[in-house]
Amino acid sequence: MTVAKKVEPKAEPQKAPEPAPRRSWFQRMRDGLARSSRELSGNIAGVFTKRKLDGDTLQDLEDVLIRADLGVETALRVTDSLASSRYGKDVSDTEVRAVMAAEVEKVLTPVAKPLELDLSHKPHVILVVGVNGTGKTTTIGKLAAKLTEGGLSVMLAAGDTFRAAAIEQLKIWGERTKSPVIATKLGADAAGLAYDAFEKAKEAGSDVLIIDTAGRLQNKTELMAELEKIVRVLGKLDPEAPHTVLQTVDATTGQNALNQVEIFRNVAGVNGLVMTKLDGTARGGILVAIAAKHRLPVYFIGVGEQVDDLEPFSASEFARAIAGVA
Ligand SMILES: Nc1nc2c(ncn2[C@@H]2O[C@H](COP(=O)(O)OP(=O)(O)O)[C@@H](O)[C@H]2O)c(=O)[nH]1
Ligand SMILES: [Mg+2]
Repeated sequence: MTVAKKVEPKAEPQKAPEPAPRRSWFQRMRDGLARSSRELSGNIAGVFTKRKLDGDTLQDLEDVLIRADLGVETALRVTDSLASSRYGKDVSDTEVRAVMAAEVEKVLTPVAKPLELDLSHKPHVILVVGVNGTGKTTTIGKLAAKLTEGGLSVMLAAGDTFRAAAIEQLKIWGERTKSPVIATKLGADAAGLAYDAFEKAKEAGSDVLIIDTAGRLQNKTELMAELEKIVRVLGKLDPEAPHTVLQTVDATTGQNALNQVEIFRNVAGVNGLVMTKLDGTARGGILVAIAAKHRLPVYFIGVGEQVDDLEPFSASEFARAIAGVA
């Protein structure tokens, strides 16, 4: 992803000032991660004021990194890397942040993968799961926009039959992206709806079917039964469906996000993640902990509520942004 820089003409005073251009997604990610990054940088600077790198400073740094939600594994990678090259020497917080960026990038690189749809399946079925409020429906809308812009025909299925607002919300995204929405009445069986939508998408010759679901984690047994049933009935029409199971994870959740991935991974066979709400949180470090623990691909990150606020995930850009490295 390249960041286009707008070069202003030198002097054209007669022109009315243009409205401020919408910030690039990269800038929005940087701004979003600024809170995580600022807090981390401040705490790292606090550890490394005129101190040699010794056992105590390494322990303090480890604590700072763990408190920033990065996870023990990554915290140790950073302190080990520093210890092996700089032990007993003076080290500045800038150097520490550079080492941190490099180590975080190493953890993230294997999971920063583009979403590749196998279009030999017609439709390619994407099941979207995740806890209520983590951004499933919004992400489906943003994704539908990306796919339709790319020339694919998309059908949406309103599988969160639990809340009327969820069905309406998906219909609005359907209108915006000109994607037909298959919906049923409130409280209807979600698996039945998913099955119908799959048949309709086959009939219509859609390239992609995206299925929304409910995420009532407060009733885990019911949720599990529902998701398992959806997966089972889709398999009747195509044993390989759903072809992609995406989980949305809300970056503002903090450590609990690790458990959410554990649960949905086991129940629904999640094979890729979208980290949402990275704009304006101080807890962006959790993405690193999730990557280290679950090693699931992170296909996109959500950096706002607008249709174009869904961006491919870049390991190096994320690592540098969170470490506050230019
Ligand atoms: N700031 C921000 N808000 C988001 C993002 N993704 C979703 N939201 C908002 O989070 C709320 C819940 O999203 P929704 O898609 O309804 O979640 P669902 O319950 O999982 O379907 C809505 O107000 C969305 O606009 C994001 O990346 N950034
Ligand atoms: Mg929803």
